[in-house]
Amino acid sequence: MSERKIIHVDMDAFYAAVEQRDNPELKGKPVVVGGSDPTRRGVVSTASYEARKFGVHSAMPLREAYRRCPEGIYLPVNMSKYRRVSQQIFDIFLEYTPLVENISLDEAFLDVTGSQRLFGSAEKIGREIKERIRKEVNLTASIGISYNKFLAKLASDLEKPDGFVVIDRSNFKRLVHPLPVKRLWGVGSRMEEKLHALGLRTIGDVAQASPLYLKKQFGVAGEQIYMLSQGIDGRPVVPEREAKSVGRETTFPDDVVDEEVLLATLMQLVEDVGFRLRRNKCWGRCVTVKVRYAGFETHTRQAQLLRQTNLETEIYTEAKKLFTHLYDGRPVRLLGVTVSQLTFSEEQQLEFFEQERQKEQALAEVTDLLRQKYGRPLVMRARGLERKE
Ligand code: TTP
Ligand code: MG
Repeated sequence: MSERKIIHVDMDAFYAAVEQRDNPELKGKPVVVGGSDPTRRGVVSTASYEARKFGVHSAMPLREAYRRCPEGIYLPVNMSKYRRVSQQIFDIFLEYTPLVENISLDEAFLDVTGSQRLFGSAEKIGREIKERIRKEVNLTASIGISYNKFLAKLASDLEKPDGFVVIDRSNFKRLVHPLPVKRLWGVGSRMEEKLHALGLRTIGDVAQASPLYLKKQFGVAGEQIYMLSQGIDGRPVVPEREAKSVGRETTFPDDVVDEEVLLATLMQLVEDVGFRLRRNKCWGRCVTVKVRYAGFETHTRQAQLLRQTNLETEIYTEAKKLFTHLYDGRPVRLLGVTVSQLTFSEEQQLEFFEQERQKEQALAEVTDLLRQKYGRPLVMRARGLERKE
């Protein structure tokens, strides 16, 4: 079997870059997307690289961002616009391979192993995609190419923003072994601390350690990081149509206790999941919420919906209930939402669309339009939903 060729694409400062693209006055300036009034509650979705210099980053409370960067330009989240841009980018990917796994609006894995006969080498395809995103969408993407997903994702991050890095067997050790252990999938801050305490600081250190020793220390996770440190990762690229679930999770750079920030984040995650379900014309019946506390303790809770859905309002209502059950007030490190038990057939779905539901769908579309026009901050929308219940 020939070696796999995986491309990982990740847009640079995505929401902020779209805003800078559409308003040239914002170019070169610290732009923070998350809400137009940083003195109010809310959370940073993303910050332009200019704003990151002030220490502003995703998932930070807006007020903290404002403290760090008072001269920043604060903008509301315009999801429908970012979705349109996302669609444009994914349309480009799909011209090169049907094997596109979308991780989020701005990030995807492409398996181009079988595309090379038609389009040239993976590297040529990667360059072409990057160039087309620049020309047709007027944005920059960072691209990583390698022989598995783990390395492709590492590669796309190595020269961000506007990066292009190929990791192959000949440069693997040089590029990957000096990186810190936390770049290995599955290594969070607690495992990182433990690895440091054992004297393992770089991926190279892990690669030199004995796999049995790692397994004794960390169990299955130890085996996994050993494999990754050798550049071994067999996970396939799974196009959404074949997926068993659609989920999204986010790890907070600093643990969060503010419940309003957590709910605003939950809403963002739900919006992303709902959008991906609709884009793939699929519906789910089971909602799962995952909360990981600062001590790495992870809890999940799931519930069956009465009927399948891809509406954010319905997913959010359920997710919020689950979250409220799970959350005990301790600092949260990670929050995730997954919708599973998917159905892809449209005809089957039609039966479920009675009148009331169609109204709801129409309402969702109007809300999207309003948001597009007035750019309501997400927190406002989350509150609005609470009132409606
Ligand atoms: P990322 O790709 O993580 O970040 P980014 O594209 O803004 O910046 P870069 O990749 O150059 O580091 O996320 C993509 C978009 O998803 C981001 O623009 C905004 C949104 N997002 C949130 O809304 N909340 C979050 O906590 C994160 C991490 C991202
Ligand atoms: Mg990105």
